[in-house]
Amino acid sequence: MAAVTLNNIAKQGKHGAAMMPIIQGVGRAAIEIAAVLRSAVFRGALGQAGAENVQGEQQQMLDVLSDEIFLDEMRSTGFVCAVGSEEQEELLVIDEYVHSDYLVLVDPLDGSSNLDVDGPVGTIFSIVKRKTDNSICPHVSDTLQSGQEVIAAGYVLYGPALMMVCSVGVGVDGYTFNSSNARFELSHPNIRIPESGGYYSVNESNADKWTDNMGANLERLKKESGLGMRYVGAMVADMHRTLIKGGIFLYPADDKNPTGKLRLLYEAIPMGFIMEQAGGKAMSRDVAVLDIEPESLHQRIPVYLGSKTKINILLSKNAK
Ligand code: P6P
Repeated sequence: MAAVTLNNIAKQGKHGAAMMPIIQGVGRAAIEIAAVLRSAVFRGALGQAGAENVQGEQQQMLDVLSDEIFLDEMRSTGFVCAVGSEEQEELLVIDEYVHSDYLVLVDPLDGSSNLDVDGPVGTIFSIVKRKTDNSICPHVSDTLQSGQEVIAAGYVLYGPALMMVCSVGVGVDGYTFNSSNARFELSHPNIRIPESGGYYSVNESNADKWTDNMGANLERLKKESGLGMRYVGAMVADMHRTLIKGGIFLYPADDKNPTGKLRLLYEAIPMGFIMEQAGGKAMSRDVAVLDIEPESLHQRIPVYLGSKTKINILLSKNAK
């Protein structure tokens, strides 16, 4: 039987046809970025770029390179008018296609601190339709749309296999890159998060600084669920394991990061979209991630993602 490729997306729901060329562009960028990652050490491309990004974090050389590759592939789709990237302070307008309909939000190389220990990293993206008229230049306000407005979202996982997990609003599919014919093929159709089993996944070294009673809440979850623990330190890897095995991934607010560490527009919303499409739940304190109205491009929020039962245990009010 012929393999199912990313072309499959064109047949999915109301938006599949319009989203397919953009998601194919993400696939091309993923293949290029994966090749760069595999050979980085031989080109001295590991390590810091010597600059800080808008987050005040040390930019890795590969962050910068991945951002450039991603932008080029979004330009080559011909359907993207602008990109909001973790690596760029301002919205990047694509001049050749300034009148196109869609904007893409992206964390081009998430978890890049794992690179020098050859750990898994990822790319996270979401796609929204512009609110401004196509006759004018897109504006950063076009990116400030809640997760309810997201048309498609997903992530690429650079692991032992190169995977793309994405949704256009009618469920979640996983594709794996098949190097024998150089394309992504459907390998995990209709991913649903298991309601039982899995792991809790959080950087517990911050537990004594957590706010919102999250220390007591997590202790109750651990006691009531008996979950094991896994933490990779790259959101895409921790999210993907949670999606496949079940459990919960969280990054609570703490005294150091009073609004949380993860970014709303290109980490929490795309991952929340995928999690809900897979039958799970995505919360930030007592609000659904997808209901939060963004106020700025690089805004951060606390994030709790996982199976409904585990999230409900975590957030039930009686933690002492
Ligand atoms: P910590 C990577 O820097 C990242 O943005 C996410 O990919 C990951 O979930 C989180 O930060 C890890 O943060 O504080 O545990 O190293």
